[in-house]
Amino acid sequence: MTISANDAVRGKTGQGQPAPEQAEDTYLPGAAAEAVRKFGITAEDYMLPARHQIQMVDQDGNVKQYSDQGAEPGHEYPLPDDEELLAAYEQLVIGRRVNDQNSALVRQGRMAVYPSSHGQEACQVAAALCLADGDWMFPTYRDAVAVMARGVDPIQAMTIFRGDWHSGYDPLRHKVGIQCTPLTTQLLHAVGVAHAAKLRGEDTVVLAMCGDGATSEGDFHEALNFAAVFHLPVIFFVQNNQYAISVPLAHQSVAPSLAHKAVGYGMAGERVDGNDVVALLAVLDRAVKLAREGSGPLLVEAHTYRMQAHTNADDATRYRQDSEVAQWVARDPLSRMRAYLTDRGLLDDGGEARITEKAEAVATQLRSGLGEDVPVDPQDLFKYVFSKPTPQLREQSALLADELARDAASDTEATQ
Ligand SMILES: Cc1ncc(C[n+]2csc(CCOP(=O)(O)OP(=O)(O)O)c2C)c(N)n1
Ligand SMILES: [Mg+2]
Repeated sequence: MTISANDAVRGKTGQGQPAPEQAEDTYLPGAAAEAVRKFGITAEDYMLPARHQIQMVDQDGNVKQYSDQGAEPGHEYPLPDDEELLAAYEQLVIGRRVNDQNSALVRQGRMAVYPSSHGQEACQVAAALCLADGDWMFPTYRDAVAVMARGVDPIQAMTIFRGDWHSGYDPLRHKVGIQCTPLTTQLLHAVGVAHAAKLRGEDTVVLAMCGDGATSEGDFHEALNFAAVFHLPVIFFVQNNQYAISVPLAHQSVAPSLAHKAVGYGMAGERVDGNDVVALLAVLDRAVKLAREGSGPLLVEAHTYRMQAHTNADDATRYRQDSEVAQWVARDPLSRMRAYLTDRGLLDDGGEARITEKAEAVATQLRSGLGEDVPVDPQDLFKYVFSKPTPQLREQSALLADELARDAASDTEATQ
């Protein structure tokens, strides 16, 4: 059965029948078409992000009046339940501790590199908590905390950053793609998995993560267009942390917002305060629900800030002012959540102490696990690349073997 792009856009199955959840007179699927009918808005209005970022809890931890949350017709979100918010807070505290522990381990030479998500923990945690067990996540190099919050063992999640192995976890077992360093390749993997799941009739939702800089890549365009044309259950989750290494957002894109890019592909976009885990969960939970119900892809842009340098190899003071960083300290995702939960009587000193203890246990695990020297075989570089090594790889492998043998011989001579 072949489905042309036009058929897919119009919701046809390829057999000349409109998909049952779609109205024949609109190219908008399910929930979107319903919102258009319900609120009397146009399809474009539905797809455009709300005029302001959705924010539910302000930077001091106060829950905002419904009318001030940025919600507009078709963009209203219920408050997530207390249990989910407490689970999120625990992961926020653990995530912050992991970020800071890893930055120390890099300085001690125990990790080769660590792209910290310090300041972006709310995005990391919400990305993991919004998914069900059978869903897939496709993270970037900066999303190790999200990978852990999804249930991957901390040492396995950090193995890639030791620089001696491609990934420490089994992507199939955890339904988490390998953390991608080549920008935006993971979005193509994500839409491929979503397409396969849809063809198999599974109700899998795929969360595809990328940064603000990555939205300028060709792969971003290809992934979004493919997902929209084939109505795939993908949520493109863009963490706009204001920088792509030293390139600020203003030099990256002059679109009204990155969420506006969605409408160009025929999918809905939303923008949310990326340091407000309550709003993030509300928006992402609904995005997952809509995607699972067959409403096609969505793009969620989270406005956040990379509090530290791009990685330990970068000096952020060369391209941004301390005063700018200071403004974002006040918007910290942890302190506002602590204030909110304490104020609501959901968190007390005892609860805070129990969570801190769990975070310390993870930090201890990282120190001892990453402190060990793992024996590595340099020849592993050539294994697992192709099932049948190419002549070039065989030649390089032989050169390395020769060099290692000569090194070993000169070491022996030196000690005699
Ligand atoms: C295809 C590709 N081009 C360039 C790079 C080099 N590079 C690594 S990170 C980065 C910036 C990415 O910025 P953004 O998407 O905003 O993510 P962030 O690091 O801020 O999380 C660049 C250009 C790369 N890794 N892959
Ligand atoms: Mg960025």
